[in-house]
Formats: sequence, C-alpha cells, structure tokens
Amino acid sequence: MEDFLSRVPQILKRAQASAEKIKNLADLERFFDEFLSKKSAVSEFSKNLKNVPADQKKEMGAAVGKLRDALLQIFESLRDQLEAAELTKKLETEWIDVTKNFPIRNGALHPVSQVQEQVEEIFSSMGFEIADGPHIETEWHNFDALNIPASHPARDMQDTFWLQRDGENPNKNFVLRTQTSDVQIRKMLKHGAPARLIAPGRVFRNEDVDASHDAVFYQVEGLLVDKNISLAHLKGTIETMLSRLFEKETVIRFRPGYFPFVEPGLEVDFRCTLCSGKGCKTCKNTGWIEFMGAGMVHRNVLQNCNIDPEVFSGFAFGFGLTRLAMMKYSIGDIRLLSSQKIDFLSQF
Ligand code: FA5
Repeated sequence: MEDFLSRVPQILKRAQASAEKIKNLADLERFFDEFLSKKSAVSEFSKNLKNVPADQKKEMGAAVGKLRDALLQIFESLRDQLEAAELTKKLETEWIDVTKNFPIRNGALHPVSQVQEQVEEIFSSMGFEIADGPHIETEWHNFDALNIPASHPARDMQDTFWLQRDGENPNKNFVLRTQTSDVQIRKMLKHGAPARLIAPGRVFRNEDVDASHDAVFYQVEGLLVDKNISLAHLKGTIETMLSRLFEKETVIRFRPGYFPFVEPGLEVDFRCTLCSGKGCKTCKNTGWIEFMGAGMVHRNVLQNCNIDPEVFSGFAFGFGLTRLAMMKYSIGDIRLLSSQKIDFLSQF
C-alpha cells in the first residue's frame, strides 16, 4: 500500500513526460498500452485492491481512481487533439477537384429553337402576336372548323394519330394535332377580328420517317385578318420575313395549291438563297425552294369563328419550321434534329 501510494506521483510524472513526446496516434496507442491497458500499473493495483486490508481499501481505491482519471484525461485530450489534426491534414491533402476531369460544356439552343426565336422576333417586329395551342386537339378544331368535314377527302392529306374516336361528335373526338392551323381557330373564336398572329409549335403525323419527313416536327402558322387584306400583304410579309432571316433579299412566288381552309390556296416557293436562282443541288436546279402552304382565309372558316366575311378578309400560311432550320443550316437529314446527338447539335 505504502509502496503504491509513493509510486503515484512517479507514474503521473512519467505519463506527463511521455505525453509531451507524443506526435501521432501510434504514439498515443503506446501511451495507452503503458498507462491504461490491462497490463498497466494502474490496472495491476486495481486488481490487487481485493488483497488490501479493509481499513486501507477506501484510501487506496480513491488513489487508484484518481490516478486512472488523471491518466485518462491526458489520454483523451491528446486523442482529441491528434484526431482533429489528422482530419485537418487529410482534408488538406486528400481532397478531389470534382471539376478537374469534367470540362464544363455550355448548353446551347437547339437549331430549331434558334430559328424559331429569329422567326418570332421578326414577326413580333411586324406587330404579330405569338400564339400557342394544345397538342391534344379536338377533331373539330383540327379539321371541321378548318372546312375539312369528316367526309372530306382532304382528311387523307394528313395521316392522323387519333387519341379518341368513338363518336360522331367532333368535339368529343381527340387527335394529336396534325397542323398548327388549329390555333387560328382558337384565336379567332376567342378574340374575333382583327387578328394578327403566328403560332409556332409541334405537330404530329402518322407517317413513315425518312430524310425529309418526321412524325413529330415543327410548323409555324400565320394569320392576318382585317379589313381590305389581300395576297399582296401576304407577299410583302413573307418576303420581309425571309429576307431578314437569310440576311439577303429574298423573293417568293405563288403557285396554285389546295388547302380546304383557304381560297384561293397557294403553294409558296422562295428563290434559292444559295444560288440566287441560278440552280444548284439544294434547289434541285430549279432555282426555287418549296416553302409553305398559304392563301386567303376561306369564308367558311371565318364564319365558323363568328367573323363576317363581308367585312373582314385575311391571309393564312403554314410552313415547316423544322425544314426551315434544315435549309438555314444546310442539314441534309431531318432525323438528325431529333437524334439528341451532342456532336451534331454542338455545331450550331
Ligand atoms: C399544312 O399543314 C397547312 N396547315 C399549311 C397551311 C396553313 C396552308 C395555312 C394554308 C394556310 P402541309 O401539310 O403542306 O400544310 O405542311 C406544311 C409544311 O409542313 C410543309 O410545307 C413542310 O415544310 C412541313 N411538313 C409537312 N410534313 C412534314 C413532315 N412529315 N416532316 C417535316 N416537315 C413536314
């Protein structure tokens, strides 16, 4: 007993001296082995407490406990310091630059969106409103209101994805719209005349896909209804739009065409911007590029939208925005535009 009590200060002193030399967790482990493990002097004394005479047990027990507490305190404070230091070192040396191996690729607008934005800007500057309509459309808006009743052979001009077709009522049958012309109807029904709008948007046709035909593509519909509107206004509007889009003077020509919702109906071509009409591969040596359908809004369509054809007249047109983007950027295959291939898209 005497012996142990006299050794306590020595043990503590040795532990403090040893603690001062500790540089890392391995040193600390050795410290633990020496002073706090089962083999340590403190543990030995604890084990021998049972042999100490009863009157000395309390004093002895308190001394062993105090020594263990002091040693534990040294150990724990060193452990906390060392662990914090090791963590700091790890954070400083073992970090990863997650951006290092992944060069940032800037996103960009799809070429069709780019052309759409340009077309919208040009028409806006001419006072046209940009309108929108639903992709899921009633049979009535997509066909009947546009002067294409169910029995009309023109229904076959556009292969249709039918969503619901189980009755006679064209307001209860639904299609994926085959053309953006439905937006004319919605706008005229809602706001009447005058009207001046373009409606860019996605359309759907149940057709075989090839280099120039897709089943999902973009069109731009145009409509201008007012008093005393003639085909001359249509010509001026489209030539202005194309000249600004291609940044060179562009002329158009009309050919007779048939669309039930316009009378007269026209096919519109523009003079090839690549060869200026001399003839090249793009225009198949004709000097002209087929561009769109157009015409004067049929009186039946105006009447379907509660507009008096004796007071108002108007022109309408519809062109393929996807095909226009192909022309503008010389893209030979329409399928590339929906391919989502980054290598292709990043060229624009
Ligand atoms: C129409 O869709 C009429 N609604 C256009 C119109 C509007 C005429 C107003 C008169 C007045 P058409 O089916 O021709 O017409 O399509 C118009 C344009 O869409 C075409 O000139 C062409 O550029 C584009 N287009 C047609 N089918 C496809 C297709 N499968 N893939 C890509 N573009 C297409």
